[in-house]
Amino acid sequence: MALTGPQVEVRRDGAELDGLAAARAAVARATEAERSQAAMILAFALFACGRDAEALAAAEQSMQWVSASDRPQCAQFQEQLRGAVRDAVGAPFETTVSRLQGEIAGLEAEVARRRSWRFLNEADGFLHRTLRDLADKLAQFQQTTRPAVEERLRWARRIDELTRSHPLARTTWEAARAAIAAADGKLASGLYREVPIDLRPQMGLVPIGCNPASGLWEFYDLRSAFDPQRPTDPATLPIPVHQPDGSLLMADGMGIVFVLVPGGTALIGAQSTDAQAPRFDPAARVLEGPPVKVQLEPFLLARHELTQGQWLRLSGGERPSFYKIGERYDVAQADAVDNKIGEAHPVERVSWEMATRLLLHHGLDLPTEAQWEHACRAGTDTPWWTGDDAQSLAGAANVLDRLAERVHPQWGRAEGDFTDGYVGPAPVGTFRANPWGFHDVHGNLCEWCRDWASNNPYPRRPGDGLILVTEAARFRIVRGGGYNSPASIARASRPEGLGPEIRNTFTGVRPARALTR
Ligand SMILES: [Ca+2]
Repeated sequence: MALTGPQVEVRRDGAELDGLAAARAAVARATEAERSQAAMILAFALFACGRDAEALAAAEQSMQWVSASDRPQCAQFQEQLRGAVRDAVGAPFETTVSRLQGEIAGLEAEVARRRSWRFLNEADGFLHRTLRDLADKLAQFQQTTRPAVEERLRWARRIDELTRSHPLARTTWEAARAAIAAADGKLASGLYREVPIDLRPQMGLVPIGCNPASGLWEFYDLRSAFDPQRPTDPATLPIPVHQPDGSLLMADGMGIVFVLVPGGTALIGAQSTDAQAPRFDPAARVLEGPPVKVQLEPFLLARHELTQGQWLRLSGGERPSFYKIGERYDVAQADAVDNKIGEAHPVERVSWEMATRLLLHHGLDLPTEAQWEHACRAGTDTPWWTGDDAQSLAGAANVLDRLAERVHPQWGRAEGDFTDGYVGPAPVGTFRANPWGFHDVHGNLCEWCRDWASNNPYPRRPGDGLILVTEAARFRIVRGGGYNSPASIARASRPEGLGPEIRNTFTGVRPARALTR
């Protein structure tokens, strides 16, 4: 059909005779059941070769062989063929030829206008090519780079003032500074005492306040709430407000919420060899131990995985995710929620390289593995911040649950007997937060870390804990497991390695930001 079909969009002009030969062969070899369809194909092939009468006869024959169930479709084909014959007869051959000749004349004139250049020597030719290349690049610079730089400049001119005194902020940097320095356990967690912080205003952030549940202070990233494609006055961007239980309502258009994570000595990793020693986890692999102490400075880490809306706004229009905004998933499952993908779904199908480029562009970065685990554990020592067994993840994580196991048996077996309602990713913040306010550290999406993965013993850098690899490494670390991971893969100490160029539907980003001291 592709060679001879009546619709011009599938036709391959010039292949009509091949099509006719193939169609005749098909009729000769067809079984009784296939014969009517083969005859219809032959009819179209004949028509494509201009043999209208034979084509109509072949179509008639097709109707004699057709089964009762295929008859309506066959009749439709026959009608289509009759229409095509009528149309072909209606457009006289001469008319078509003269139209095509007109098109040829136009194209020849266009070709004649295109200049080719000859030079006396290769040096002039090189100069000409280089200058033309430069002119193209300048034009492109003018069209795309310059407006983008101007937009960044406009933003930069506003952001200093908005950082210091956003009209809609409920608290001030001075209040934040005083509370965090006092770390009295009421206005700010006593955890801030281990590494004291003299907080300066952090460019681009606005204080939200002390999360009443965690005692940790949270800050709002304005740029990720600002849509350069639909620019509004950033002074009118609403600043989120904590509910009494510490939760935040995730509205569409919401920017990144950063938690100020206390510094101190963090214990990273787990071991499965000594049930009496710290961080015993029977599922821990050799790579996860022995647990090591790392000195961490205070840092900022996003409370949620980066959302599709935030990526869209930070990138100026990119939509890299597999799960498309506006589409619905899991609707056929009785025990699934109505998972309509929206801006608050976490961005996935972004590589380490893409994530790093975008984050650095905005003064952000990926967390190190040590920072990630420190925040994920939030002071706990169990395999999951929720406890010792997989069942404790119920209501706290979107993992490979009973529902996902049933829909995708090839993903493996659920651990823990619960259904979280999601087969794919859930909107960020759907599940309850850990003691420091972080959502979805177990499950939903695996999260890229800054570090290379290493199979050899390695030191970690004091300050942020970055793994200092000495050998050539191929994989970056991802943490936390995804919606398709059984609970044991989503454990707090379990690293996975992934090539930095890999994009998949279950790996995303939790932005981090260094504290300006
Ligand atoms: Ca799930």
